[in-house]
Amino acid sequence: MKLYHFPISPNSRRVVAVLHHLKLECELQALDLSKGEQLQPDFLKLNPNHMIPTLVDNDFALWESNAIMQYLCSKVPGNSLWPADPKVQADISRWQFWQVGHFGSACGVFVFERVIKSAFNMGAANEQEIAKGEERFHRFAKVLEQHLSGREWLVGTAVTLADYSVGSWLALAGPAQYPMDGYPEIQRWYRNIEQLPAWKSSAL
Ligand SMILES: N[C@@H](CCC(=O)N[C@@H](CS)C(=O)NCC(=O)O)C(=O)O
Repeated sequence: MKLYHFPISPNSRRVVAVLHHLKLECELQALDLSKGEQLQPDFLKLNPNHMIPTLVDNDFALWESNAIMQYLCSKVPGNSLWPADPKVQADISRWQFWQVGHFGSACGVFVFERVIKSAFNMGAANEQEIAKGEERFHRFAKVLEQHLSGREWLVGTAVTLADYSVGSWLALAGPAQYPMDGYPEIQRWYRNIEQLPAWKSSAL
């Protein structure tokens, strides 16, 4: 297998973490998004959205990080990241969809305005966008904070794909300056993720 990724992207880091967690062999190929390497014709044939992460497994190309994570789990029967129970899988999927639709898109505003723009020389952060991002962040961070109260992990009693999906955004909370005050449960939970060997080794 081969995974196209971009090292600081939470979208690809969570896939790399799952590869490590499941101890799967996979070649990692970084694409430099600042140079537009994702627009090369050969890559567009794999992913017409020109986005990382993209996994290639022989003649099968798969994009969307959460789909890739579930597919990787299907290669390791009995793994605890994606347990076979349909209700547990639905619960994990719920958080993965919630990450894409809500929490990740709120965090993404801060990452784009405060990290990507400066790294890619795209000008100053837009404060109006940041204000909109703050409103969205607080709306969904409150849900996460409340859910985590009294829990070590998002679903059940062990780390699952849900934690890697949602937690991946917290790695950029410092550089992107998310408004984290008032969210002690989220910070406690992310410290657990930071201790996971697979998460540590996914920092490329
Ligand atoms: N929902 C997608 C998001 C992927 C995504 O946004 N990738 C960004 C980098 S973080 C990208 O490749 N952007 C390059 C482009 O749009 O040209 C996933 O979870 O895989």
